[in-house]
Amino acid sequence: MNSRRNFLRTAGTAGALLTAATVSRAAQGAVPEAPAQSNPDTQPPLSPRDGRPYNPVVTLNGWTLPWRMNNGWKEFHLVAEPVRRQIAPGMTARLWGYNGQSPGPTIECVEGDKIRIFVTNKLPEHTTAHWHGILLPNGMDGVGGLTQPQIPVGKTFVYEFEMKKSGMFMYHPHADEMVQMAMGMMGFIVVHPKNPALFRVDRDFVFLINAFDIEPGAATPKVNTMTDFNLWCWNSRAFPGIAPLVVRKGDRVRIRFGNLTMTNHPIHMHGYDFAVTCTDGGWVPKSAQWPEVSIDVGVGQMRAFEFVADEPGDWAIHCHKSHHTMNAMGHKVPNMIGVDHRGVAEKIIKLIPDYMAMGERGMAEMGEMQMPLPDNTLPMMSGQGPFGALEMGGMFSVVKVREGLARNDYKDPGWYQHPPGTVAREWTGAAPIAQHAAPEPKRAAQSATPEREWRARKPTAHGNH
Ligand SMILES: [Cu+2]
Repeated sequence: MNSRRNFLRTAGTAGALLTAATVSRAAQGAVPEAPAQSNPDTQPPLSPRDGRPYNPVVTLNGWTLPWRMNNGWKEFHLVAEPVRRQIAPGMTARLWGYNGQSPGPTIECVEGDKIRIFVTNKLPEHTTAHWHGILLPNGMDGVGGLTQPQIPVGKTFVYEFEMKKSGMFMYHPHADEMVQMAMGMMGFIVVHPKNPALFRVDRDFVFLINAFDIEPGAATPKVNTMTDFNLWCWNSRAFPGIAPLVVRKGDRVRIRFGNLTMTNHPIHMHGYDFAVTCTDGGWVPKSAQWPEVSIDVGVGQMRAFEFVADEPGDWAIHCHKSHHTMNAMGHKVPNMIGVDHRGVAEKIIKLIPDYMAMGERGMAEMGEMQMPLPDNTLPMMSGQGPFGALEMGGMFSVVKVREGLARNDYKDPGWYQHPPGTVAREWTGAAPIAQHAAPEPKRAAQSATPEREWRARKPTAHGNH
């Protein structure tokens, strides 16, 4: 559970002691409490209790790190450590993260803030913290060996810099980087504009896109994997573990994400068009924005898009690479579409009683059947919707737009109740006349006259362009 109350109590005491001391030296003497969070549910936005005012973000399946003010400095404490992260119900991974979770907590501050971040290393090897995209003095950039010595095991380093501009950024190690990011070490940073009326939205969601390679039945990622990952996550969660993005009808909504995987992700949202308003380089001027319904986010890039939620419903949001909306195990299944292997299956079952013939009519049946899975393994395609199996995994969630929600209500409202007569339905009138292209030999015979050739092609699926 969130130990924020503990933090506030401790911070209060520490704060009283600290006001008497000088800033930098005091900071080294009394490291702020490091709150931790183990609950993988989306935590409510953390409204600033001191410092400059701002409109807080909501971290999908995550939380924001509380801070303390210390003589004009905003102080945070990150602890790099091994964590257990539930990827979705039924699977928990052994990852590395910060303050109890992977990804680490979101850091929120305001343009102009002077921030001091303590980073304590409780990993079994050295690390650093790099502040992706932030304009800062070179020695604060966190590149192990280049701008600082690595943080040894058990030690704490301090980073101090001023937030020169608003926008969105990330933190991650720049030490044994391939291993530490493959283990889940990363976090989101939001710097709010000094004027809270600027770029204002009603709901502001953030998440990091990350990927792991975890063998079915295992819990620890393989850290030498370069590109062939098998668990496609948002904030170290895979569908159906990714929380819905709950939105009130009429709200102006911003969705921000950063890509720390080793491939690009075209993020697609149904039901709306939107404008890309911010990248990790800064805000996009209005005159440079254009409409999209999918936005590709490259490796090491961040994107934010905005829309007005005027159409209620359950709107899918997902990566458009279809193998990224699946969980592990799919890769070695042969394509049996069109192969009628029912007779063969009977013969094999006599030899191997557990043999399952699957996939001869596509793989949709895998979304419904309960396949025997190793322990701690997610089904390849899963999730139940109001109309049946969702047949999804990985990078998939639902933007739930509802009327009349309270301003800070992010609770899952359940499935959308469609107004009568607004759902696609089976046609129960007269059946259409079956029309098929003539079989090959016959068509060849008919091709003697051009007119018959044309008539033979007419009924195919391409006839309606
Ligand atoms: Cu993707």
